[in-house]
This record gives sequence, C-alpha cells and structure tokens, in this order.
Amino acid sequence: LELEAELRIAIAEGQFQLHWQPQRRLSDGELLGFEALLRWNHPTRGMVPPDAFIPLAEKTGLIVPLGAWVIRTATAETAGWPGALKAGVNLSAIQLRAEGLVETVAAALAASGLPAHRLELEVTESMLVEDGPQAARVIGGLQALGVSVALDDFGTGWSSLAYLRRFAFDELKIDRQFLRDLEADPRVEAVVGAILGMGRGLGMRVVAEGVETREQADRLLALGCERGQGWLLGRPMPAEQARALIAAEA
Ligand code: G
Ligand code: G
Ligand code: MN
Ligand code: NA
Repeated sequence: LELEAELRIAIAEGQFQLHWQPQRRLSDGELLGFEALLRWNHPTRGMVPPDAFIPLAEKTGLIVPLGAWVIRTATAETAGWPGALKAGVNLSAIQLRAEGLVETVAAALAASGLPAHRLELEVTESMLVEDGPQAARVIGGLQALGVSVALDDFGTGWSSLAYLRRFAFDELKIDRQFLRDLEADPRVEAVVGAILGMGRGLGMRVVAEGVETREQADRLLALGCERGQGWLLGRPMPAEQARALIAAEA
C-alpha cells in the first residue's frame, strides 16, 4: 500500500498515539508539564516517527483531521492531571491555515474539561512567514479562549524579532541546536543570554529544549534560564507512564 493510503487507514483505525515529554524547572527538577509528540504505531512497520509521515500528512491535507485527533486526545489524556501541569501540543502550518482550528480547540476543551490555561499550542516561525494576517487572527482567537501559544524551535528561522513584536507569545522554546554548543562556544552563550533577556522583557516564559546533560542545565541556570525539556529531564513516554511519573513525584 502507498503511504498515503496507509495514512488514511491509520487515521480511520486509530493507529496513532501520543508520547509525552516532561518539561521541568531546572533548579529543582519540579515537573511543569509535558509536550505531546505524535507516534504512528504501524501494524507492520512498527513505531513510525513523525518526521516520516507529517510532511505527507501536510501535503495531502490529512494533517487537519489528524491534528484534530491530536488536540482531542491530548486534552482528554491530560484533563485529569493535577494542579497546574501544562499540556503542549504541536500545530502544523496547514492547521493554522484551515478553517475551524479555534472551534476544534474550544470543542476539545469543553469535551475534556481541561482548563484552557493548561493547554499550550506550539507554532513555528515558518508558519508566521507564510500566513501573516491569517496566523495573527487564529493565534489571537486561540489566546482569547485562554489557551497559551508558544513559539517553538526559536532561533532557527530568519526573522524572529519581527514576530516577537507582532505576536504576544506566552512562551519561547529555544531550539535544541543551541544546547549542543552551549559549553564550547561563548557566542552561543551570548545568544542564549540575549534570548532570555528578550523573554524577560516581553513577559514570556523561556524553555530550553534538548537538555541532555547536567552541565548544560547548570550553564542554563547560570544564564537565568529556569525551564528545560530534554533527555536529562525525561524521555517522551505514553500517557499511562506520564500519569505514573506525576503520581510518583507528587
Ligand atoms: O520526537 P520527535 O521525533 O517526536 O518529533 C519530531 C518532529 O515532529 C518535531 O518537530 C515535532 O514538533 C513534530 N511533531 C511531533 N508531534 C507532532 C504533532 O502532533 N503535530 C505536528 N504538526 N508536529 C508534531
Ligand atoms: O520541534 P519540536 O521541538 O517539537 O521537536 C521535539 C523533538 O525533539 C522530538 O523529536 C523529540 O523526540 C526531540 N527531543 C526531545 N528531547 C531531546 C533531547 O534531549 N535531545 C535530542 N537530540 N532530541 C530531543
Ligand atoms: Mn514542539
Ligand atoms: Na523545538
């Protein structure tokens, strides 16, 4: 079968699942929330990573129903989590462009009972480049529901600063490529320090992605970065495991 046909079957038959990766406070490891990462549990190919099917799902428009499934499932799986734990969900540019995203999110919040402020939708710069005014309307509509919006993969695009001016993001996620060279290269440290300063000035939370070592976490803390996500802090895991982790750390 062609991958596209398989993708249609997979959506109809529910072959997808979400894995949840922890986000933590760097100073003491306190859990702050989790990001949902989509997985395709294929009957013969095994676990297919998103990079292998999201581009095709975008090209065929299947990302719209698939993305709606992600939003419904993410809100349903996290509604019972305690306290202020956040649930992060990645959006595709195609979802932002399609009709009905705000309605889909509102309906998922209502059906699950998840308070809007605990849902955080992650967008990337490239979405804003292609669809400026439409993106601004949709992001505004989402924030009007009480949902937070994060700018993901920050620092990898071209014109980040214009977007920071135009959109009131709640959170910036520093792309993991910066973490790799953080200790070795003082220029990287200066850039990360500057991103943190902008975040503070604009009242945005800043999260470092791809934190793999204690040394990186300590470096980030010294620069004033309070939040992180990455293998040091937790691998992506199924919802039941995330629930157990939350219970164990409560
Ligand atoms: O673990 P990782 O391989 O899961 O993710 C690879 C890429 O796929 C990342 O860029 C991530 O943002 C993206 N991704 C993961 N889950 C989703 C999703 O539900 N929707 C969209 N649009 N992208 C996702
Ligand atoms: O684009 P986005 O930030 O949504 O992508 C998240 C991606 O980063 C996923 O593929 C996830 O599996 C991966 N990831 C999460 N933590 C780490 C880490 O510490 N190191 C590396 N190399 N990848 C990570
Ligand atoms: Mn993300
Ligand atoms: Na990222």
